[in-house]
Amino acid sequence: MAAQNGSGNGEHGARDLDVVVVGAGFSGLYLLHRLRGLGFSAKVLESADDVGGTWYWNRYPGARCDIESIDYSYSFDPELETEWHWSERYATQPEILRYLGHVADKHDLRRDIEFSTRVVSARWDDAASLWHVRTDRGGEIRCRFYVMATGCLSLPKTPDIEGADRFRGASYYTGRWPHEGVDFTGKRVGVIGTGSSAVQSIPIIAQQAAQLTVFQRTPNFSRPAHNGPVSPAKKARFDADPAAYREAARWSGAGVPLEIPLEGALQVSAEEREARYEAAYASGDLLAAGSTFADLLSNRAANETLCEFLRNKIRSIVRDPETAEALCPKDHPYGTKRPCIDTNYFETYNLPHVRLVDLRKDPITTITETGIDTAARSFEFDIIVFATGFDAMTGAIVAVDITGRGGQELADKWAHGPVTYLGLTTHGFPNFFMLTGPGSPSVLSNMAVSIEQHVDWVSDCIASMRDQDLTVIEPTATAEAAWVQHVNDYGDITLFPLANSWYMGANVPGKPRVFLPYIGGVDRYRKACDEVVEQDYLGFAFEGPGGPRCHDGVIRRLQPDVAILLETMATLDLPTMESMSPEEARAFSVAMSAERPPGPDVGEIVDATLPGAAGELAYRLYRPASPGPHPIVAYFHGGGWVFGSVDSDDPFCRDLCVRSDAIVVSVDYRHAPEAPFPAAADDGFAAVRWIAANAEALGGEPGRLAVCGWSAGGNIAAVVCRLARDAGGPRIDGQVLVTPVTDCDLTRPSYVENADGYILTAPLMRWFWDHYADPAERTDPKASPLRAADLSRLPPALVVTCEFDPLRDEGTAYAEAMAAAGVEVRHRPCRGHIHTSLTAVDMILSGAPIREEMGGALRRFFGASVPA
Ligand code: N01
Repeated sequence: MAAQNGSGNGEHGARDLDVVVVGAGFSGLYLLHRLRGLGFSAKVLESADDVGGTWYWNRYPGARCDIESIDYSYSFDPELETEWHWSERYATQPEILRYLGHVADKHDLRRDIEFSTRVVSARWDDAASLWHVRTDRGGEIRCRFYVMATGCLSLPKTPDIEGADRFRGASYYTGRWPHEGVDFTGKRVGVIGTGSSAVQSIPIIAQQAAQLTVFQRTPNFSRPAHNGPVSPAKKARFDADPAAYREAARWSGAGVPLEIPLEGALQVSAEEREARYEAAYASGDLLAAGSTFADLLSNRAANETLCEFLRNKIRSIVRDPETAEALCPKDHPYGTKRPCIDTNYFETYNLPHVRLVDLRKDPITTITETGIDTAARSFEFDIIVFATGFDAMTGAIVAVDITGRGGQELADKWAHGPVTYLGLTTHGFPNFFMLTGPGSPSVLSNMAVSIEQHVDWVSDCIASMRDQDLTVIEPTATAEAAWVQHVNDYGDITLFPLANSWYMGANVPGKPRVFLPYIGGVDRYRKACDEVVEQDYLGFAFEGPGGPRCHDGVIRRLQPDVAILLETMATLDLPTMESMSPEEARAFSVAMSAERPPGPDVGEIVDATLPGAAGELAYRLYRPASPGPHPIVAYFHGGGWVFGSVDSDDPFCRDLCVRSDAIVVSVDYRHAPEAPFPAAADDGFAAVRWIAANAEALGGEPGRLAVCGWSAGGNIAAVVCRLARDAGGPRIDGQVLVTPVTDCDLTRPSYVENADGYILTAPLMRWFWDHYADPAERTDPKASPLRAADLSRLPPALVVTCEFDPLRDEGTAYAEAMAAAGVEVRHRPCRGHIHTSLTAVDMILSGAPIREEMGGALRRFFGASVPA
C-alpha cells in the first residue's frame, strides 16, 4: 500500500511514505523496527539530535527510572534480553540512553530517523486519503498513516510563575537539562517543585550547592528506592524463563508481574497491616505500597492507613518537626498523585544548608532579577531549577497543528479534554494513531510494556489493512464516546479524581479537569484491544477500493466493577440456582451472603417479630445514628419469593438507613413454594399496616411511611402501595422500587437480550415464577402489578432499572404506566448495571451514587429538601 512513490524524494521536495512517526523514544524506535519488518516505508521525525525521547531530554542530576530496569526494557528482541546487562536495579538516565542507542544501532534504525526535525503541522487530505506533514526544516512529507509517538511527559509545562523570565542568574528546567551538565558547586540554588524530578535531583544538588532552598507547593509521598545491583531474586526469576516473565508482565495490571492481594486494608488487624506496609517500604519497589491491599485506590479510609504509615516514616527521618510536618502529604490519597521512590530525599532536609519553603503558608509572589520573592520573604539565588513538570499526555500531541477531516483541528476537538477510542485513535482524524495516548494505561503502567502493546496493535492493524486492500481507518463516534465513558467510569470508582494531579490535568492552569489515563490495567486494556480486532475491528470504519466497511459497536458496556465481579464469578464455576431445590438455593444464598462486606454502621439494629397475614414474621429494624424520631421505610428483600431474609439484604438496608436518615424495617415475608402466591403480598401488606400502627413504639414519626423493595421485594412494595390505596390506608409517602418484578411476561426484549450471563437469568426468573404462582394466577395484579386496571393515586415513586437485567423493560413499563396514570414517577435507568449491582454495597462502587439517589428520593418523600 505504499503511498504512491514509496520512500524517497518526490517532486517539489515532497516525499511519499507509508508512515510518518513523530518521536524517537522508546515507542518510536520500536514502531520503526516493526514497520520496516512489515515492509512499510517509514520515517521517524525527531526534534532532538539523537534517539532517546524523554531520556534524551531529562538529564537532570539523579534522573533514573523508578520501575526496575529488568521490567523497564524491551521484550521484542530476545537477543537483547541476554546481551544487555543493567548495572543497577534502577538504571540512570545515561545508561538508559545508552541502551536506546544500542537498540537503534543494533537494528540500524538511525538511517530512517531525521533528527533535529520538528513537526509543525499535519493535515489530512480527504480527497487523496493522505496526511501532509510539514516540519521546521521546510518541505512536506505525504504519508498514508501518521503516528504521534511523542510520549506522555515530554512537553515541559510553560512557567506559570510571575516574573519567570526576569531572573538574571542561570535557570534550568529538569525536562530540558543542558547536555554539558550544571555545576552547582558553591552556588545558592532554589528548586521549585517536589515531584519525581525534584525528589531525584534535590539530594544530588544538595551535595554540591552552598545553599539549597526547596519551594514546595504540594508534598509528595516517597519511599527509599534501595537502589543497588539488580536484585538477584528478580534476575533469577527473569532468567529462568524470560519469555514467560514477559508474558506475565503483559497480562498483569501494571505491566510488572505482581501478586495481587484480595483483602482490603481494613479487613486485617492493625499489626498485620503495619507488617505488610513495612515489607512494602523495605522492598524499594514503587508498585509495592499501592498493591499491598486490594482497595487502597478505591477506599479512602483504607488509603489513609497507608498515608499515615508513610507520614510517620517522614516524621522519623526529618529531625525538625515543623519541616517534617510540612513534608507530610495530607491533601491527596496515596497514589492519586504519582508517588516517588528516592535516595536520601527526606534525609536531605536534615542538612544545615538545605531549607524548605512551604508555599501553602508562604506562596511565591514573583521571581525577581536576583531570586524569588514569597509573600513573607525574599530569597537570592545564583541558580533556579524549575522542576515544575509537564503538560502531560495531551500537551505534546496538540503542540503539533493536527487537522483532520473537514478542517477540524485536534486542539479544538479536545478543548474540553481528550476524546479517543482506546487511547489510540480519534474520530475525525483518519489514519492517525497515538502511542500511549490519553485513554490508555500509559502512565499508570510500566511504559515499556504498554508501548510494545500499542506498537504491535498499530503495526498489525496497518498490515491487516494492506492485506485486505483497505486504505483508511477511523474510529466511529459511537465507539469513541463509549470508550471515553468507560475510561471515566473506571476513574470514577477510584480516588484519583480527588487529587489535583497531572493525571487530572490539574497542574496546568486552564487545562480541562479530566482523568487522562485508563486505570483498568494493562491486562484488561490489552484484552479490550484484542477483542476489538477479533470482532472485525469493532468500532472502526474502513475505506478502500472495495467501498466502505464498518462493524460499529461498543467494546465495553458494563460498569467496570460489575464486569470484574462477573469475571470473578465465572472463575468460580458456580452451579445455577435453577438447578437446585429451593432448600439448596436458600443455603447457597446464605453462603454467598457470608462473603460480602458488611455495609456501614447504623445507630442501632433490633431484631424482633411482627404479626404477618398468617403468623409471626421476623423483622430487622435499622435506626439512624441521628436523633429521632425518624420516618420509617418498610423494606422487602429480593430472592424471587423463594429465598432471602433480613440477613441477605442487610448491607443494603444499612446503606439505605444511612443515606435516607430513616428507620428501615426489613420484613421477612413467607417464601414459596411452601407459601405460594399471594402469601408474600399478603404478608407485605400486613407488615406495612402493623408498622404504620406501631410507628411511635418503633421510634418513628407516626404517619410518615414509605416502602422500598428490591426485585421480588420490589414487586411486594408495588403491590402493597395499591392494596393500601384500595383499603384506604395506611398512607404511604413514597415507593422506591429497585429492579422490581412487575409482570409475568417473560418475552420482553430485556429478557431476550439478557437471558444469560448477568446473574439473574431468564431461566432463573422462570424458576422463581414456577415456584411462586400458577400460570393462571400470575396475571393477577397482586402478582403482576403492571396488569392492574387502575394505577392512579399511587404514592410518588422512584423506579430503578438496570441495563443488563431481564426485568429492565417491565420496570420501565411500570414507571411509564404509573406516570400515564398521573402518579409522580422518576425512572432511573442505570447504565452498565445488572440486576444485582445496586444492592452490592461496598462491592460495586459504581452503584453508590445510585443508592445515594434512592436515599435522596426517600428523604424527599418525607418532605426533606434535598439538593438535586
Ligand atoms: O513533575 P510533577 P515531575 N509553583 O508535575 C510543582 C515522571 N517522572 O517532572 O504538585 C510552585 O510531578 C508541583 O506542585 P503541585 C513521573 O511520572 C518519572 O517531577 O502542582 N510549584 C510539583 O511539586 C512524574 O510524576 C521519573 O502543587 C509548582 C512539581 O512542581 C512525572 O514524570 C522521574 C508550580 C512538578 O511535579 C512528572 O514529574 C521524573 C508553581 N507554579 C519524572 N508548578 C522516574 O523516576 C508546578 N509546581 C522514572
